[in-house]
Amino acid sequence: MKRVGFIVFLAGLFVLSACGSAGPSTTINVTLAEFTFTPSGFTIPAGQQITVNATNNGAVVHEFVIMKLGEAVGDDFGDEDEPNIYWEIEAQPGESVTGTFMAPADPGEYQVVCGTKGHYMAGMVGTLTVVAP
Ligand SMILES: [Cu+2]
Repeated sequence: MKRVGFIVFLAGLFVLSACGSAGPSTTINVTLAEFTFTPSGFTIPAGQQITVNATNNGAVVHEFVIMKLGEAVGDDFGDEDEPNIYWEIEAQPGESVTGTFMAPADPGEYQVVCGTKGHYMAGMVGTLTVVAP
């Protein structure tokens, strides 16, 4: 029974720390792999400079692509989606890259996708939530 109590205690700590990181942050730390963003949800303040640290733990090239507000990728990411990109960064297998961008002024939910062919269809999708600062 003591052991069960300890596990419940650990679970409680995990929930607390997860809540603590849910607020807006000017730093995005994301791990890319086949075919996931970890984490897959990000919250940033509008209009501020954001730093993205992306690590590709996969075996193929991955991208972190933010679509413009109200734009969503269709069946798969293709040339028709290029004009709807707000910002993007690419990481080769095993590579860690850092980039910065200015967060949009408009609060809302922005779609995040991987632009490598087939990865969007495989479920490599996330959500960037922009909140008023
Ligand atoms: Cu990918």
